[in-house]
Amino acid sequence: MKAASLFRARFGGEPDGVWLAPGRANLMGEHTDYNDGFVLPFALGQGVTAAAAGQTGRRLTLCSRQEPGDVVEVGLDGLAPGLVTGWAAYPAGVAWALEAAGHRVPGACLAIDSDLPAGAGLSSSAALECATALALTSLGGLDVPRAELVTIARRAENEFAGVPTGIMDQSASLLCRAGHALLLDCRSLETSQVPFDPAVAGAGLLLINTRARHELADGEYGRRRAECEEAARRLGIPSLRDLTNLADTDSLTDPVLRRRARHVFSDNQRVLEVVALLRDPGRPDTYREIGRLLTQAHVSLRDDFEVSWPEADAAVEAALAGGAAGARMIGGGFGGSVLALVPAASDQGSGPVRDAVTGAFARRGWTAPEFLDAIPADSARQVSG
Ligand code: GAF
Repeated sequence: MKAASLFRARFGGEPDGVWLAPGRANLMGEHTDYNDGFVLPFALGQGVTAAAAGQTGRRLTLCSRQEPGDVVEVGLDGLAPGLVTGWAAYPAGVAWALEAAGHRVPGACLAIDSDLPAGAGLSSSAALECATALALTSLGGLDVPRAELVTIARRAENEFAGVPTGIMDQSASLLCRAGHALLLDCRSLETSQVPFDPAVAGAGLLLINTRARHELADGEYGRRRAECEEAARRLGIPSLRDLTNLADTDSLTDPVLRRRARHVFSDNQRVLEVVALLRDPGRPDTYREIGRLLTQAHVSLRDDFEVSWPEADAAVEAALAGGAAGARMIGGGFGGSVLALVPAASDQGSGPVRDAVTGAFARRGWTAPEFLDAIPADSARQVSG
């Protein structure tokens, strides 16, 4: 376990425990979370690991295999947004949000490692927050329910690190279950586990890291949020979740706002359609239909929400040409990964899709994409100690 060996090398001695929080892919519902809508993510086998031990004194000592610079020291007294920047803002933000919620955080040393590809839009920052949250609460003997940890991790991201995301990624990392996707109503925060095992139906999930790096802090994400809020304001509804039919978007005279609202409405519908399909496993065409909805969602994200990027569009097109049942960009956009629904390994597998995407990238002179098999996995947990 690399986090544990990093801990030994940097801090000496053994960690008290090792905690793993997964990244996520999202089956359906993109940019719907901050519009009070529905999302349907699942946890990945890959994630962020924190090897940690308590230490005396009110401070955190942090290091990361992916950030080979100095060890970062964070004082727990007087911790406030703006005082810690860079990658350490995420774990420090968790400590800050825990204390703000009334939980006394223990002094601790944390060594972090990740096997999520960086910048691939698979939610590595939420995974870092959630691994830290589990490590600190376990070390401190704090009994904090998972649902509360979700809001604490989100506060770390929004208020401490200053990234204006919704609640999907932290929910996925802390609440998902193996073999399931998580249906989350982002207004009520009600969740339900939806059985999701594509292999049973002769299908598989392939993630294509397009190698165009994804950053949420660059302004476009925040602009989309503001546009959605403005569209809701002009429609006279609390949020775009409250749209009840597509025709209502026609009253928006601004074509950009109309497109944004159309995406949010249609993607919320698609989440519910995918859930209905998954809950009716007797249907022979479940995965073909889900594939169709995935591709439809990509078109909506590309043309209405305008958050796709050239490598994602090319990957989707090539994946379909290579035999995928459907494919779409996932996450915030402007870089990151594409999720493709491919034939199962027992059939022809993902080989033809991989070949088609690799070929399409090579023809354009782009860096070769990276492929990961996605298997719906369990949420954050202690893995040793
Ligand atoms: C990013 C954000 F962190 C999520 O909250 C969500 O809005 C997503 O982009 C788009 O669906 O992952």
